[in-house]
This record gives sequence, structure tokens and C-alpha cells, in this order.
Amino acid sequence: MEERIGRRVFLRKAGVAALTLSAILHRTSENNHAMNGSSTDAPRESKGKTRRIAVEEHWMPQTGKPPEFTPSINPAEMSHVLPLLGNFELRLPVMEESGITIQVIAPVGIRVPDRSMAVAIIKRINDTQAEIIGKYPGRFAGYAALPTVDPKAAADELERAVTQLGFKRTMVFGQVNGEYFDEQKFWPIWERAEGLGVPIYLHPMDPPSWATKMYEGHPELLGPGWSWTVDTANHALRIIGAGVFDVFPKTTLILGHMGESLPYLLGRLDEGYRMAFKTRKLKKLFSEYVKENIVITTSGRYRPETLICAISAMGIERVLFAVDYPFVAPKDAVQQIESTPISDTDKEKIYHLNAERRLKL
Ligand code: GRE
Ligand code: ZN
Repeated sequence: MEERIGRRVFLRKAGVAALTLSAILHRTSENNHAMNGSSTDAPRESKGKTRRIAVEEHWMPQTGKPPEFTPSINPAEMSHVLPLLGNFELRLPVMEESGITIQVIAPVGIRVPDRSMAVAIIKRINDTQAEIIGKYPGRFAGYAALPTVDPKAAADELERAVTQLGFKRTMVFGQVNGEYFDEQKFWPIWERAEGLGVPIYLHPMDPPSWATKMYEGHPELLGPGWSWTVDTANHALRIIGAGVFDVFPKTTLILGHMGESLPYLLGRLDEGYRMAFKTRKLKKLFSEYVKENIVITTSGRYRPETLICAISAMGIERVLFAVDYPFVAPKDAVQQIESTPISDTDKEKIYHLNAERRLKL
């Protein structure tokens, strides 16, 4: 209820935001242009023809205060995107502009470390997300948020979200209180996800405070560019190394940001594992788990050569389109795919066919 009132007030205030929307997006494109030297024109020729399903898109309940989800990001740097997180009226025309049919959404950075509050907060967020999705038929689908700090309750909330709210997938935001999901205490989540047949999207977030020692004196390495990638890739490798996919072989892990660089490392990971152990305890090679239990998405800003590597390493069936809205502008994300020399058939797989199958859309 509070959220609904909050959103209405926010929408009224968004009259101002609407005026600045094109300035906001223009600025985002300009930044991208400066960084990549890529063209920012939307690819008009394929607009309207291809279904485009973007699978790592964010929203945030409007609390009236700036989100505190990550101390590694300067809120001032994010001031042009943060107002977009809670506003669904503004995002529809932006989706339209880039031919994005459906956004699969998750609340950004939801990791509640306090066990006594987590279940109630997460349930409310999932219910609010279901309400939002219900308001815009056919335009949004959702990931279940989970109170990961309480694994048994998280498994139950996953089941509730899948069976009652229709979220046939979940997104979790990294370690909680310094504990990673390879640990046996979290296995009820893997077990339930496998039983329900739903994939788990492992989204980056800040590493635990003890891990930031290795970035000491280098705040420029914190956040999406590096420390999140390192933490998430390491987390995925811990999950493989712990044998989670041997015990729950039907689970699918989704990694954003081009697989958090794992597709680049396949041969090296197998070689390292061979050198580290005389006798292997895993049933398969690391590269086999990556290619059989992981699918990746194009969220974030990358170059065409990165996408080519990802497709070559993972196979075209395991690469899904994502924008990471509002942190990336949809037209830049589409441009990223359009400027990659791949066939139209492959683009169809990336834009929607793979997502329809993997995310049960
Ligand atoms: C993300 O969701 O991946 C993200 C954020 C904040 C900043 C950058 C970013 O949540 O990629
Ligand atoms: Zn994201």
C-alpha cells in the first residue's frame, strides 16, 4: 500500500522527469559514444520486426531516498538514471524506441542481510513487482527476489513466487554476510530451483568487506567494472567447484555481463583444475559445467568482439539479450548486437528465442 502511494506521488513528480527524459537518454548515449566510439543510432531497419526480450532489467521500490545498494558507486554519478528505476510510464517509450517487447525485471541490488527482516521485506517486494507487471500486460515479466540470508525461507519464497506470482525464474544479488551460495546451507535453494525447473540469475554486487583488501587504495577498481566481476565470476566458480551441478545437474545458472568473463577462460580453467588436483572430485571439467549449466547475457556495455567470443565459447543457444536498464540505454544495447557481424538467425536467438525457452516466457 505504502509503495503504491509512494509510486503515485513519484509519478506526479515525474512530470518534471518526463521533460528531462530525452536529455537523460541523450547524455547516456553520449557517454557511451565517448567511451566506445560506437554509433548511437537506433537500428531502424529491424525495428518492429524482431521481438526483443531484455532479461536483466531493473526497478526499485520508491522509498524517497537514494538507494544505498552499493557504496562503491557514487550516487551523484547515477543521478541521471536513479529516477528511472521506479518509473514505469517513462520506461515504456524507451523500450518502444528500441523495439524491446518485454523487459524481465528484478529489483536492483536487493540483498537483505538481516535475517529477522529479510522474509517480510522480500515478500513485499515480490508482491509489489507482481502488481507492477499486472498493470502492463505483456510488457514485463519478473524474477523472484529471495531472502537468501535464510535459505529454507528463500526456497519457500521461490516456490510461492513461481506458483502464485508467476515468476518462473529468480535473481539473487551475490554473497550474503560474506557467505557464498556454494555452501551447503544454501543448497535448499538449489534443490528447490531444480525441482521447480527455474533458473537462478546470479547478479553482481559488492564483495564482502574483507575481500576489498585487494582493492585497497584503488577505489577505481570497485564496482561494476572490476570488483563486481571478480566477485561474481569467483562465486560461479565456487558453485562449480563445490559440485553443486553434480548434485543438482538440471539447474541453470544465469550470468550477466557476458558471463562475467568466464567464456574467455574455458581452457585455462580446465588446465588449472588438472594442475591443482591429482584426483578430480568433480564429475566433469569446469568448461563442461560452464557450457552445460550456465547461460549468459549481454547486459552491460561491450564490444562486438566480446560478443563473438561469448558466442564461440558458449554456443549461440546460451547467449541471451539483456540491457541492464536503466544503467545502460536500450538503444546502446541494441546497437551492441546490431554492430556484431552475426546472422539474422543468430540475432533472433539472442534477442528472444533463447530467452523464451530458458526463462519460460
Ligand atoms: C547492474 O545492475 O549491473 C548495475 C547496477 C549499478 C551500476 C551499474 C550496473 O546495479 O551495471
Ligand atoms: Zn544489472
